[in-house]
Parts: sequence; structure tokens; C-alpha cells
Amino acid sequence: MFVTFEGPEGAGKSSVIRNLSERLDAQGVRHLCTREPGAGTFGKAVRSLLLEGEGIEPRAEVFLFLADRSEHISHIVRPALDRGEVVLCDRHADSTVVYQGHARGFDVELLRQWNQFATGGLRPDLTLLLDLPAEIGLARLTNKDRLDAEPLEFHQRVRQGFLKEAGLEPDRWRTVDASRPLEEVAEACWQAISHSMGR
Ligand code: T5A
Repeated sequence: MFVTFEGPEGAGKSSVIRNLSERLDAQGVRHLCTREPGAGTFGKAVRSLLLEGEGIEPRAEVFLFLADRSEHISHIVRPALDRGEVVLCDRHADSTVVYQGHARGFDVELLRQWNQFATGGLRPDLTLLLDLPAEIGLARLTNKDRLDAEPLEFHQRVRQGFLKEAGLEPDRWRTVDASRPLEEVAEACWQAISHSMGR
């Protein structure tokens, strides 16, 4: 099962994934925790270009995210799914649609097609949207990278973009109120995953 976690900055995705990984371990469920951008050697190099680079041309930014995704799916995600593992992925294709589309202003339909090309058609079975006001998420961050440093209005478009995308595909998305304490957010995500796993 392929589960992706999406949401604005500081929503708590990484923290929730760590919590869920412990729960899956406790139940003996084999799983892989991964992320975009930044998994594997290729991903780490692209992540540093994307988040630490300066003045990246916005179209180049799109293609770097897509290149990372293509490598990540082929070399890390698909092999894990083929081994029967649950894959918990911190950000994936919806982040491109939302950040580069809804927030940056590129054509959302074109980005969907490029995502399809980059993933070879692989789609998440479940996407958890950790939703919270942009101001709350940004206030949680201690180190800000290139994208975190975008103006507040950009991050507000990100939040609205995710809510819109979730509304378009309600069978795939589950929206969780991420402004609550971490344990409550993790529990809500666990319920959604357990339900999808038929447990
Ligand atoms: N991006 C990514 C694109 O533009 N296009 C794309 O296609 C893709 C894939 C990735 C950046 O790239 C962009 C989006 C991003 O801007 P990143 O560093 O991976 O960069 O950024 P994020 O995924 O946003 O990671 P963050 O670290 O910002 O947020 P998380 O993982 O959601 O949050 P987490 O768990 O690290 O928590 C942040 C802080 O909040 C605390 C934690 O302890 C931590 O200090 N916290 C809570 N505090 C109170 N209550 C809770 N419920 C809390 N949950 C966590």
C-alpha cells in the first residue's frame, strides 16, 4: 500500500510518519518511510539544489521535482511495493500540483500530465492531508529553507490548493486537522491507514 502525506509547511508530516512507523513496527508490518525530495543519492543531490540553491528558475524547479520523483518511484518506491511493504511517503506528486501549480501559477493540468510521466502512472492508495493555517505551520519551523521563505500569501495559496485537490478525489484523500497536538494527529492518521489496510 502506497500512502502519501501532504500539507503546508510545518504541518507535522515527518513527526507523524515517525509515530506511525513505530506503530507499524509494533504490529510487525514491514514498511518503508521515504520522502520527496531527498531519498537516495540522486534525491539528496536534487534536494540540496532545490532547497539550498538560490534563484532557481521556476521552470527548472518543476523539472527538478519531477526528476527526483521519477528516480524515487523507480528505484525506491516500486521495489518496496513489489516486496509487499507499506510505503509512507512524505510529500509526492500532489505537492507539485499545489506548490508549482496552485501557488506558483503553472498550468495544473500540464503538471498532472508530467506527474503521470514521472511516476509511470503509479498513484497513491491513500493520501493524508495534514491541514492547518499557514501561519501556525510556519511558526513551528526553526530553520527556514528556500521555499519556506516564500511570502505568507504563497503559503496560504498552498493550503487552499491542497484543500481543493482533496475535494476533487475524496476517495483517495483523508483530511486531518493538524493544528491539534501531535498524538491526536497521529491517531487520526493511524485510523485512516488501518481502515485502508482493512484492520
Ligand atoms: N515541494 C515539494 C514542492 O514545492 N514541490 C514538490 O513537488 C515537492 C515534493 C520540501 C519543500 O519542497 C516543496 C515543499 C516544501 O517547501 P521539506 O523540508 O521536506 O521541504 O519541507 P516539508 O515537507 O514542508 O517539511 P517540514 O519540516 O516543513 O514540515 P513537516 O514534516 O510537515 O513537519 P515536522 O514533523 O518536521 O514538524 C515541524 C515542527 O513542528 C513540530 C515538530 O516537533 C517540529 O518542530 N510539530 C508540532 N508542534 C505542535 N503540534 C503538532 N501537532 C506538531 N507536529 C509537529
